[in-house]
Amino acid sequence: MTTVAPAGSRVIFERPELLIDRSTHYCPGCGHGVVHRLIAEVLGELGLGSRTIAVAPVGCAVFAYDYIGVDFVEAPHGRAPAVATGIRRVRPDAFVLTYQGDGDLAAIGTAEIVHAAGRGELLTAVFVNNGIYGMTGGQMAPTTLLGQRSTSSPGGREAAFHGYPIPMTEMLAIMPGVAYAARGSVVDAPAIGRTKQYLRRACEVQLEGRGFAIVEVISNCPVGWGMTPTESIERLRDVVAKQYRPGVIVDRTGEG
Ligand SMILES: Cc1ncc(C[n+]2csc(CCOP(=O)(O)OP(=O)(O)O)c2C)c(N)n1
Ligand code: SF4
Repeated sequence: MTTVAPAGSRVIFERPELLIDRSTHYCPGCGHGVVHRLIAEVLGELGLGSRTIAVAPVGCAVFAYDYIGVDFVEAPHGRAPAVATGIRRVRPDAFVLTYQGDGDLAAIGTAEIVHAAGRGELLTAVFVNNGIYGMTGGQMAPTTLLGQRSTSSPGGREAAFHGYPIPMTEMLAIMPGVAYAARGSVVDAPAIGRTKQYLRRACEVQLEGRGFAIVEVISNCPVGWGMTPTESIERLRDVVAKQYRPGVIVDRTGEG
């Protein structure tokens, strides 16, 4: 998009070209839209729009293909990394990106993400962790924090009964095929800026042929959490970010 600024002023923000000009179906305050914008910005800045084949999940982001202006394949039920692997093998020229929520990636799709990372597939994985199954009504996910209430843990998650939250990105980062793993957040503008840097680096890692790259983004689900958007952002900052700490988790790109 090209915006003509009035004389004496400058454009400080505009819709990225690869973010389709359309209202989303996301609830007010949901973090998915922010992550979509960052992906559209990064792919545009790296000139990857026409080369990208992205893979959409189940969950609230199932319609990501309606909002980000690149080619998409829909992969139900956690299979995005497997489908992306197939795309990588038949289209070595393509830039391949997956987008998954935590129910999709860390529950029903655990095997696919683990083995794609283990193989060091040349993929860029975006993992939006809102700690709950948003689309289906706020049930507990593997990432749900201890004490967190959900429609399937109404008294709060208890380790003895439900098990502990699974730190997927740290687990994946152990594997040598994972060239880069980072965790960002949508909590405020500085955090969103850092998340964009992580996403950009995760894309460059693929372009450099270094291996699997993943960026987890801790996000909010005001509806699933039973909160206002403002309360959900406060919880993201005061509770979630203390458990799932943002930052670079592993960077093997300097190892030769
Ligand atoms: C086999 C199977 N089980 C359950 C579902 C229902 N289902 C659709 S989306 C989803 C969870 C999505 O949660 P998440 O990946 O965290 O995404 P969010 O909606 O929170 O962004 C589930 C359980 C399904 N489609 N298929
Ligand atoms: S249910 Fe949660 S994750 Fe889904 S659109 Fe609404 S706020 Fe976003």
